[in-house]
Amino acid sequence: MGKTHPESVVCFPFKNEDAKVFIKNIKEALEHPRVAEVICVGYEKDECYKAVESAVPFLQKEKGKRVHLILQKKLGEKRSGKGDAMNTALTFFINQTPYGRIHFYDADIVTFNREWITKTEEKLDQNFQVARCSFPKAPTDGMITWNITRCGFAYNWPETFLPEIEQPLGGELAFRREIAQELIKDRWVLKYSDWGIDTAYMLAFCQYKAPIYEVYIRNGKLHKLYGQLTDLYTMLVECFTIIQENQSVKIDTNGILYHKDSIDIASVPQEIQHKKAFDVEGTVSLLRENWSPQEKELLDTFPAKIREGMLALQKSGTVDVRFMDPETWYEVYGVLLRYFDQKSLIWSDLLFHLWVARVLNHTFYFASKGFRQAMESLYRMVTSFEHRRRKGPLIRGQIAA
Ligand SMILES: Nc1nc2c(ncn2[C@@H]2O[C@H](COP(=O)(O)OP(=O)(O)O)[C@@H](O)[C@H]2O)c(=O)[nH]1
Ligand SMILES: [Mg+2]
Repeated sequence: MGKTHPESVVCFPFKNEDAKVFIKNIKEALEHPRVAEVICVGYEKDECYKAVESAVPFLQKEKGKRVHLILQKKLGEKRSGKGDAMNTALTFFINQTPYGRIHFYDADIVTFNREWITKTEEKLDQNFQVARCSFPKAPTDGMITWNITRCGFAYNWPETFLPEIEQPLGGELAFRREIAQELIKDRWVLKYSDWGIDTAYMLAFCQYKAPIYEVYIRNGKLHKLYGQLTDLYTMLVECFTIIQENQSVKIDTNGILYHKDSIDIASVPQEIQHKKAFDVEGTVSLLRENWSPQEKELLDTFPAKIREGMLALQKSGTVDVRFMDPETWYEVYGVLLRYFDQKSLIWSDLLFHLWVARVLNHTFYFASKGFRQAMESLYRMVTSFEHRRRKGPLIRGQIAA
């Protein structure tokens, strides 16, 4: 295929999104000269699916390009979620199309535009096999990314570049066909049919020694927001589970090319710097609610400061989360990696309560001081995880329970 011909496919996984936003994004992708076809992978035939279905003939006619609307297949062993959707798209891409690259974007992004495609394409034209997007985010957004995935990467793989990846859970990325071919042959990747998929792809890219570039998209990703943090319960548990399950996997990123655009905090739009990512008042009460006697007993697994801090939250009139600072979170993380039981709902509830305490600690004592302080504390937390693990008394392998 010549260089001037369209040569990429764009995939949007979707589950009951606002169809207007989604259809605008499909159009935006179709208008890009590098994009040959679009694949939309739905969870089920919901309202959004039906709206897209009726728009497809017009979109195809108007833009002169194919739009495939398919349902996700059950390919993995975990809950059938976004992972199955992405892997269904990869299978379609390899088996039904001849194109050289595949892009993924979330369907609910309000600020999506063709520049995102251009920027990732440019990196794939160079030496990179994978191009990821990162964005400026509100100071209390990305709380699973920071406290679970980036901390987990630092804890498990401190000698690699994994902890430097800005937004490992971001669904905006593009890669070459040879990477897609590897992924669909990889049973370990296919297993992660749930929210673990982004982490699975990231770990797999390292195993394949794929050169990676992270482009920084200044206009930011505005998308459907959350209410209370309970909306994130499943995502939290699934994103932690993949980190725990793979803690003894060896990853060596020496010699793999990895670059990212530099990030200038001063240039982050004011709207993003001051945005509230979740409902703080509603979340405070979550800390006091839903504690079963069994969950309280599990607190005995933790050091006294953490156990007492968490127990006090259930009693006191005012919520005091001062104890759950980034250094204490390191202690929590170590215990969770060792003892968390993914089959136990009680453990999942406890993970949730601990994480909410950390998120509120960040919100009250760091994010409240301003955007710069909020970001600096998060970067410092990940770096401190890395340093403590490098210097720690345990060598990797011993910690794997
Ligand atoms: N097909 C499919 N798409 C999903 C599923 N879960 C989430 N999505 C889509 O994946 C993208 C990211 O999900 P979203 O809820 O926005 O996650 P967040 O932005 O990380 O909070 C969106 O386009 C969702 O519609 C799923 O189970 N199946
Ligand atoms: Mg979203």
